[in-house]
Amino acid sequence: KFLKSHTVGIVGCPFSGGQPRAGVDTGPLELIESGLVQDIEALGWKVDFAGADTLVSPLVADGPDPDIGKLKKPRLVSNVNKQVAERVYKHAGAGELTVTLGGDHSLAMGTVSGTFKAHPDAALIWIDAHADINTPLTTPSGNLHGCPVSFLMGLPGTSKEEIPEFGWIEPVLKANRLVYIGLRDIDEGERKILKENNIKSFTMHHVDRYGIGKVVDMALDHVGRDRPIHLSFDVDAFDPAVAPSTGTAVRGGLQWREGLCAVEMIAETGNLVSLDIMEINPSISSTDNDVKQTVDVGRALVRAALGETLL
Ligand code: HAR
Ligand code: MN
Ligand code: MN
Ligand code: MN
Repeated sequence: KFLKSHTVGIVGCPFSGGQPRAGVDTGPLELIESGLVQDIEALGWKVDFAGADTLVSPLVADGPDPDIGKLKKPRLVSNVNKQVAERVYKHAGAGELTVTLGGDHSLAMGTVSGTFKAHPDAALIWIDAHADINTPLTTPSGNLHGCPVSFLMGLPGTSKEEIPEFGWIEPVLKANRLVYIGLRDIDEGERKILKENNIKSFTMHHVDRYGIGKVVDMALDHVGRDRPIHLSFDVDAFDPAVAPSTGTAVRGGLQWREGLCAVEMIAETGNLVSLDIMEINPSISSTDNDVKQTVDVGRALVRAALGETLL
């Protein structure tokens, strides 16, 4: 409906600067090397991907980058995301379905900006253990992967006047176009923001109570079933037994089929225009199988998003 060609544009983002743990920057290459491109082609899509050596690059600061208030590596995160936004817009503006491989979740500043520039009426579905809606004023950690949504909404503390370093980010996201699924680790300041802005949030309590199918139906009803969808999927939404290789695992998460069912239902609408797979960290593992399992679930999410069904 909203795509002009049956083409997937892949944006690889080997970036870890939005959080403290090394290794999440190797997530994209690990996904590519696992056979993701072949998976996508096998589902009948064309792939627009220049190759792993052109993943959005050199993710180092080009000067000193002191904290701004509590925010860590603010200029680096901003500059990388500006590049990411341009890459995503290039694909989305050409009518491709964009798949962004992270990298930490601060990258959603760029991906959502790029998608919404091409599709201003889009909705954002955020599947995550965390709300990632801290502002520069509320963040307890200063890690920007906990903050992207506040910048996209233009919440207090994120304006050009208050923090010109992020002035390129337009507040494209309205509260009623955002819905969360899978939440279970929310900071006090975030809880207040979610309530004050009336942001629809399906926590793990709702998943347990209603089942994932009903939750996704309610989420789609809330944002509207006839607009483009950007799905930002943080693999820590899964239970740590399903996706162990991630930086901030929280127990009590989605089971394998629950996560995939959610994505299958979103794909079924035919409205998906952009997908993020974030926070796979191949450096975090306690058994030999942890990384493979986490990469496998990431690949399975992409296939489900592109129309793979069980039958
Ligand atoms: N809410 C915490 C903070 O702001 C931790 C959230 C970041 N963890 C994530 N994001 N993986 O989804 O620091
Ligand atoms: Mn490898
Ligand atoms: Mn996240
Ligand atoms: Mn998370």
